[in-house]
Amino acid sequence: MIRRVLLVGYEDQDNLGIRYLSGRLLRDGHHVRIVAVGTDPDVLLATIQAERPDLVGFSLIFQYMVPEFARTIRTLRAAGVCAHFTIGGHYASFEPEALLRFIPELDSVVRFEGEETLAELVASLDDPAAWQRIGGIAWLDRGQAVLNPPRDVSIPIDEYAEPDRRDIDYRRQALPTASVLASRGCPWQCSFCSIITFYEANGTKGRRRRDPLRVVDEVEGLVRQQGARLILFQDDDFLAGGLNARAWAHQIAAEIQRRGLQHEMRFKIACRSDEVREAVLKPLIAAGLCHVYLGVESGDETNLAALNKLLKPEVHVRAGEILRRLDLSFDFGFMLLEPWSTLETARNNLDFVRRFTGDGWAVAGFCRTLPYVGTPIERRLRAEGRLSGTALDAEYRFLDPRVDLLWDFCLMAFEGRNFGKNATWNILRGLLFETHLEMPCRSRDEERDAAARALVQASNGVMLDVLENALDLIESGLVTTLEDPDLLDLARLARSEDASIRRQLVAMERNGTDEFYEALFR
Ligand code: B12
Repeated sequence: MIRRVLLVGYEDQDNLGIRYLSGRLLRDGHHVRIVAVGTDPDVLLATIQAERPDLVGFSLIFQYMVPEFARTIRTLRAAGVCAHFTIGGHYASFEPEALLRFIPELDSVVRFEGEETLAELVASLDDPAAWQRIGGIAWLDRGQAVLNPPRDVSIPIDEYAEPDRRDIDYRRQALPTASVLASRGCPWQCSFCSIITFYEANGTKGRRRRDPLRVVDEVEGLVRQQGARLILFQDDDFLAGGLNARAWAHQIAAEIQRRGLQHEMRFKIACRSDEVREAVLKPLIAAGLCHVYLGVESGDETNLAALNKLLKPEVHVRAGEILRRLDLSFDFGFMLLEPWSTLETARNNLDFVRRFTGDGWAVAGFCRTLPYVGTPIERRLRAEGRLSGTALDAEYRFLDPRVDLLWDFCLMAFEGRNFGKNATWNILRGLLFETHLEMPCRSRDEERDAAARALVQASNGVMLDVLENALDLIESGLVTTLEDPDLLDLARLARSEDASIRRQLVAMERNGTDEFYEALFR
């Protein structure tokens, strides 16, 4: 029975989660449409009324989006949409009961990797008794959540259907950018991350790497058939897995060069600092590697231990030096505070960030550790009785109330700089990436790159100075509330400096980006 399916998800970069699902359903001959989640449920409603799907699948890539999805789903039901509603993703997989209670308008939850489960669900939609027995789903039985036994995912990684990209015209993008997944899972056990627990519960613990030739086939198709020029490898850690993983990565690099693709594209990977070595990266650079996302997370030893990163701050510093020597741009994830942080660890982190980014080679920014579901940190905080709220909006206070004050100050002073999609941090990262990017048919504008780095250096410097002053005030014990005039002054200074950085950014953008890309790719 050919079914009509609509898949809805967040798509800033290619949402490979729903695109793999769609690829699997297309293999069974179903009619599938992909829709990026937007803020206006009425737009989605109109699409549903036009498409008349039998099933709508919602992809919850970020748990903070649950309330938004709930609003949308309720609006659709209230408008009379009776298609089967199912949902998937990390939060849905770990908290199916809470999600079904929070959004009883859902019919089912598909837990963990969804390709085969969703295909079976779509094939048996007409027969509730049949789909309610499918392994790996949860569903509501007269208001009661039922969790079916987990599914045995035994499909070899190279047998997954290719992600569906029929609706993407990469050539229309200023910089045609495609996402590729060369592997799934991660062997590391960082306590703030749910990847290891997600794939463990999926029955596929660790990392599964695809055949290098198949990976390069996909890249070649994207570049030569679809016009992509930048490939984002979305693997959690492209080099995880020691010697074998490095050999695998070098096979991909050699195959890219054998096909001459390094003359047509560039690519980005994510990895750990202790995997950054010249001998490991040089073959990747020869194949087109231009940028690295580093999982740094902290520059303080006790924080790194609490985050179970299994490495020391010095390793980060060395990685930064190597990436500079290799002329690779990089950005990095960083948590100024984790639940067991003290004022001392915060100060160590500021000292580290000044050392790591003082020259403006990378943008300094930070967030704090969030107790995401399925993470060891969430479990530890719950066991310590420090989590308030439900799993969905779990909150914690720091052990030292002065650290709470410091975090509240950070939100007050750096809201616009560090948080949200239009944060200066994000825009500066995009700018540095663009100005440092050297493409086969265009050399870098060194002057522009230097100007961008100077702007980043200034923005990093202001953030660190303001934070260090705030820390001094709070540590002195003279300041105990956010309303303190000195803290308010510092926050005002941070915001006004950020506003001036943004004005300079706009000026740089105005005489740069679009014409640059237009020129490069037309
Ligand atoms: C690419 C990516 C991004 C991209 C965005 C991608 C996009 N869609 O636009 C960028 C870089 C922008 C990004 C940003 C962030 N990210 Co991110 N990101 C990822 C990453 C690395 C890969 C996603 C992916 O392609 N996965 C591979 C696909 C195949 O797996 P999947 O998405 O899980 O989908 C499968 C199943 O979950 C299931 N499924 C999923 N959806 C559905 C729907 C249905 C209907 C069904 C049946 C099944 C199903 O089946 C799918 C196929 O098997 C993941 C880590 C990961 N490995 O997933 C983190 C991840 C999703 N990100 C995470 C976070 C926290 C963030 C940030 C908040 C980080 C930060 N502090 O800034 C920001 C938020 C940005 C924002 N706008 O709010 C967390 C989310 C944790 C949580 N519980 O919410 C993750 C899990 C990383 C982690 N280690 O914890 N991210």
